[in-house]
Amino acid sequence: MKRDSIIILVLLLFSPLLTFAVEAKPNFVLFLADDLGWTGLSSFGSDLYETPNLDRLAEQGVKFTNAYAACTVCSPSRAAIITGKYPARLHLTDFIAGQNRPFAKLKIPDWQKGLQHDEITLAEALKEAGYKSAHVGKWHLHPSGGKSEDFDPVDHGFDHQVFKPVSKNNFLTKTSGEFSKGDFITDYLAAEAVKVVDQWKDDPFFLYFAFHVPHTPVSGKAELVDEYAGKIQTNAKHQNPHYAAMVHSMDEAVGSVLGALERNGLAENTVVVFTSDNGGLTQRFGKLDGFTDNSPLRRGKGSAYEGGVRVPQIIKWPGVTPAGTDCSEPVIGMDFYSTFLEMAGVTDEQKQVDGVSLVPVLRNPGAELKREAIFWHYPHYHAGGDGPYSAVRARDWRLIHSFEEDSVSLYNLKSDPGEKSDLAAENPGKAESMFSILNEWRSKVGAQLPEANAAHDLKRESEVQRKKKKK
Ligand SMILES: [Ca+2]
Repeated sequence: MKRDSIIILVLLLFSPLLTFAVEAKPNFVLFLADDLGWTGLSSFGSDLYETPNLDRLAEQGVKFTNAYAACTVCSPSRAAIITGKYPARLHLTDFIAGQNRPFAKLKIPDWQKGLQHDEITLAEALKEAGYKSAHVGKWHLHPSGGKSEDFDPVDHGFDHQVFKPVSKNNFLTKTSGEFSKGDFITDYLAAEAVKVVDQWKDDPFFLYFAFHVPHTPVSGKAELVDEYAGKIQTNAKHQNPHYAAMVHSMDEAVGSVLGALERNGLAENTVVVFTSDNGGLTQRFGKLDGFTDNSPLRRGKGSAYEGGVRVPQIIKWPGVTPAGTDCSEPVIGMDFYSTFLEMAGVTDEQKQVDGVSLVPVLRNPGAELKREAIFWHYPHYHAGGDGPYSAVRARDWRLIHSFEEDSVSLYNLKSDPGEKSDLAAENPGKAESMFSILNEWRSKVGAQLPEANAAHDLKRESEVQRKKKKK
């Protein structure tokens, strides 16, 4: 027999195995940080926080340098991830329960609190393909803002859920399972996530691990706080040892789950994603809070600027993503939905989603996605001191529409990532075309707009703000 014939024979003999290998459904592990800004990992530019597990993940996968959360605050970003739809389309546009600003200049729309049951969540869609799903950590999609009947992850297609136990300043206040009073919540949740991997190793699964860190209260484990206090450099952008300790604990938790995947022989068949639900919190009531810094980006959580929505993002799809590559294509939270479904082989054309599958850029990080622009819509006031806005990014350009002034600002992110120079006046043509794309999108998704507030009262509004500050 000739050599070529032998090779063909061998290939034919093993082809059922090859087919199986190709068709084996990957597991999904999605890590979602809470309020971690764009420069919040060492591999994304922190000069204090150490994140060796996530940095290793970045070396093994694709680092997205223009990744965005779907909103500048928690709940809408989470709703977008889990439904694949823009928060504006869901009318779920603020953190639940949101801000009450009865005397502000604009009246905020009557928005949707809570994830509605007619939405097909990622867990429900994956169930059709034989997946089991677990939610560990922060959900933030209950109508009341806290726990409530019928709106838990298990009421939205998840098979298993673990919430944070009773805690104060991120430390348990009583015994919970094998953890005791004084233990750190992230360690508890990591142990619960590891249990999911150990118990579900034989089925395709989706593990959604949503951290409570580094959200406020900014309070880390004492030994880590001491360690980081000694590492802060003069003039470094990151100066808060508690925040650093929280990021460190988050990274350790990621390491525990990745270790469990390795130990169970699942690492080569598990897609691992890490990202954040919004930018780092940098100010409260208009004043810097000293928690973190998203520079070179402008501002942070709650604001219209890049610091509010640009987040670190890493995706490792074993055997597909080229190790240690960067992808500069703009991507946004809703994209995970279509991405996971494509990877799992679910093709339900009926699902109306706003995200696109990232599979093309995971195969080739230099590729471009077929998408004209991405959008944000936050018709709300935020405690940081920011007002209602919408924004659009198309390639290098970003336009912000501020509702209070009904004015637009235009930035070129390539030459000006910090959004320092408003080019709207010198480039009216670009501003006009971007504004028209934004308007078209708002009407397409049925975005709710703020209106003039008949009860607007500057004095009473300041009084409300002053009371909130005191609390
Ligand atoms: Ca958040």
